[in-house]
Amino acid sequence: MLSLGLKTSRGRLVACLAFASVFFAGAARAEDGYRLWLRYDPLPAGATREYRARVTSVVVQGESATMQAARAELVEGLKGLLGASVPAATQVEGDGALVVGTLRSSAFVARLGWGKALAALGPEGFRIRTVKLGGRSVTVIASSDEAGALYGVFHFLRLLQTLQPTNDLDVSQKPRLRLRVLDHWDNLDRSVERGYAGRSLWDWEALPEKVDPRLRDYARANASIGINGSVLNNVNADSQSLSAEYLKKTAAVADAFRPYGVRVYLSARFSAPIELGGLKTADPLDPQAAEWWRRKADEIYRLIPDFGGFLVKANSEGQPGPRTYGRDHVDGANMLAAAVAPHGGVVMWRAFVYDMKPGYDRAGAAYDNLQPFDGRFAPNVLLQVKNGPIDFQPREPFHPLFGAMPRTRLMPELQITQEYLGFSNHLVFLAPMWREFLASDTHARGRGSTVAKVADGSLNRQRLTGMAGVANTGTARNWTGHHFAQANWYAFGRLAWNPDATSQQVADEWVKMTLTRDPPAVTSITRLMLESHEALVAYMTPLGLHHIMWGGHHYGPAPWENQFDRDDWNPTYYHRADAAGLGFDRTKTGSNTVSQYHAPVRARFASLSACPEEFLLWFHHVPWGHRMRSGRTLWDELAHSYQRGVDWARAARKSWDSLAGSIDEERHAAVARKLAIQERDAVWWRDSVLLYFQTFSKRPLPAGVEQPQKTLEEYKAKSLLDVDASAR
Ligand code: GCW
Repeated sequence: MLSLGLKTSRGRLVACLAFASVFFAGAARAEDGYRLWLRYDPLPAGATREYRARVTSVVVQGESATMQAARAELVEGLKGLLGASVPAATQVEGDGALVVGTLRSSAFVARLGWGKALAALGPEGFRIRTVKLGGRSVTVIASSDEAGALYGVFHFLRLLQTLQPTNDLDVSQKPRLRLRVLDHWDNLDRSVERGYAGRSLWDWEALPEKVDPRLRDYARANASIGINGSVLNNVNADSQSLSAEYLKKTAAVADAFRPYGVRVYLSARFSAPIELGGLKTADPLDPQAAEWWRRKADEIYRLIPDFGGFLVKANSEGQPGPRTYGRDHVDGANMLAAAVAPHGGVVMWRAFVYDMKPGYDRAGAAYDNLQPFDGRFAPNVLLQVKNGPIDFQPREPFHPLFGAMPRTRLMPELQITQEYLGFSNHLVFLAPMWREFLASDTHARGRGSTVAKVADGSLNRQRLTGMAGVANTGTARNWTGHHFAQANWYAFGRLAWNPDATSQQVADEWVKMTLTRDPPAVTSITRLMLESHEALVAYMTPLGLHHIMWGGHHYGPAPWENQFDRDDWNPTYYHRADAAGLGFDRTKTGSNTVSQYHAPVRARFASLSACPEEFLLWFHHVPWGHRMRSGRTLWDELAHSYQRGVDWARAARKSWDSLAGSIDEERHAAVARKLAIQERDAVWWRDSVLLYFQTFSKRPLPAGVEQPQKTLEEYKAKSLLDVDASAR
C-alpha cells in the first residue's frame, strides 16, 4: 500500500466513492483510449471540494525543461481533475500551496533541512510531505534532482486520480531498479517485430526535421510510471541505425524524450564495423574494429550526451556476434563496454542464446552458453535474461541463470507485447505472471534469494541494476491495440519501480485511473484482470505445456507441428506426447537441465510428486493415467483445464457486458469485440489440443468437458490467425 497518512475520515472517502459511481455513469462519453491512464477528467464533486481546499496554488520552482514539464503536468492535471484552474504562483502564500522543487532549484526546499534524506533517495526519488509553516499547511514535493520532482508530481496526481487522502502526506519513494527500459523491436521501415498495435511510433523518414508530438506523450506516459529508457530499434538490428544519418534522427527523438527523463538506447548490430565502416572484420579483438566502436560511441555522445548505451543480440537466431570471429561473449560485450564507458554508457548483452546440438534441450542452452562467464563482464555490462529459460511462454519456471551468476549484473527481460499470449486480441493482465517470476526463490544464498533481490542488486550487492520490457506500443490510436494491454505497459513500469508491488494494487490503480472509479465496477474489473493470466494458461498451455503455438507467428495452437528444420522450433519437440504420456523429461532420466537450479529447487522440480503441477509437464514425461492432486488422471485434468479456460472466457464476456453503464460506450464496445475473439480462440485451443493429444491418450473426454466443435483435420487445415483476419 501507499505510505501515506490516512487522516481523512473514512466516512468521507466512502461518500466520495459512492458519488463517483453516479458521476461516471452520467458522464460516459466517447473515448478512444489515447489518454491512457493520464486522464484528467473532473473528479466527483465531493472529492473536488476536498482537494481544492488542499491545493490553492501551485509553486513549481525551477525553469529547466523537466521542471517545466512537471509544472505543465500539474497545472493541466489539477485543472482537469478539480474542474478549475489552480493559480500558479512563484511564492508560498497562504494555506494550501503545493510546492515542487529540488534542493538546487527551490530555495523553499533547500530551507527545509531535508538535504540528507533527499540525497539518500537518489536523483529519481522524491518526498511528498504536508508541512505546517507559520500556521499554514503546505504540501511539498521535493527531490535532490529534477527527475525525482517529476516522478513526485505524477505520484501526487495519481493520489488524486485514485481518490486518496492528501491532507497529511508523508511519502518517500525511490526506484528499486536503476534502468527501467522499454525494448522496441521496431524496424527502420516502421514494421514492428511481434508488434500488434499498428506501426512503429518512430517516423524515421520524417525525422529529424519533423518530430511527431506523439513522442512527447509517449515520454510523458513512461515518466508517469517511472520508465527511464527506451531502446528504439529491434534487437535483430540493422547497422543503418548507427549511421550518421540515423543518429541525427535518433538525437531528435532523444531531445523529445529528455524533459521526461527517458534516455534513448540503440540495438547494435555486431557486424556494423564491416557494414558501415568498410572494415574486413568485426572481430572484437581486432584493434581496428574496437577503434571503430570507440569512434562511433564518441560520435553518438557528441549528438546525444545522455545516450544510454547499446543493447546487443549476438550469436542468436542468425545474428552476428563475437563467436562469428572465434571469440566469446565476454570479448564482445567488454569491447563495446569499453567504447561507451568513458561516456557513462552501458551495454545490455542478451542471454537469449541457444545453439542447438543433436539431442540438446533448448531450456538449458542459455545457461550453458553464458554461465561460465560469471564474473568476467566489465562493470558497465548487464546481462539481459528472459524471465524463463525458453521464450516468453504463457508460463515458465524462472530462468536458472538468475541463481547462477552472482558476479554478473542480471537484468530481467519481460515481454509486454503478447507474442505467445494471444497478441492484442486477448485480455491478459501480466502483473501476476511477472510477480510469480519476481517472487520465485532461487535459493542461491539460501531461502529468500528471490529473483527480485537478484534484480534489485540487494542479493549480490550490485548497484547497476535494471529491468527491460519488450514494448507493446504502436501507432494504434489506443497505443497497444487492446485497451487492456495498456495495463501491461503500466504494470511493467510500476513493477520496475517496485518489484514487490502487488498485482492487486497495480490493477486497482490502473482501473481507477483508466476506466472507472465506480466501486462495484472496479471490483469486477480487477477480479477479471487478476484471474486472466491463470485462465489464459488454462486454455493455452496448462500444467507446464509450452511452445505448442502455430508456426512462426505463434497465434493459436499447432501441437502437431513437426516440419521445421530446427528441431526446437517444433511443438512436438516440446510436448513429447506418445502412447505412454506427455511432457518433457528434464530430470536425470531425461535432459537433466533441472540440475541448473539450486538444491532445494532442483529437488522439488525433479520429483514427480513434489513438482508444482503448473510445471509438471515442463519437467516430467507423465503417464496419461498419473493421479493428479485432484484425484483425476493427467488426461482428465488436462481436459478439465482447457474447459475451465473456455468457461472463464465466457464468464468474462458476461461480466464485461454487465459493466456497460460504468464505462464509456466506445471502449466498452471495443473490449467486448475482443472478448468475443478471445472466447472463440479459447474454444479453438481446447478442441484442437485435446483432439490431437487424444490420438495418443486414446481416452474419452471426461464428463463436463464439451465435445469439440470441429474435427482435428479441420483444425490442422487452417491457422487461427487466418480465421482471425476475417474476424477483425
Ligand atoms: O521471442 C522470440 C521471437 C523473435 C525475437 C526473439 C528474441 C526479436 O520469436 O521474434 O526476435 O525471440 O528475443 O530475440
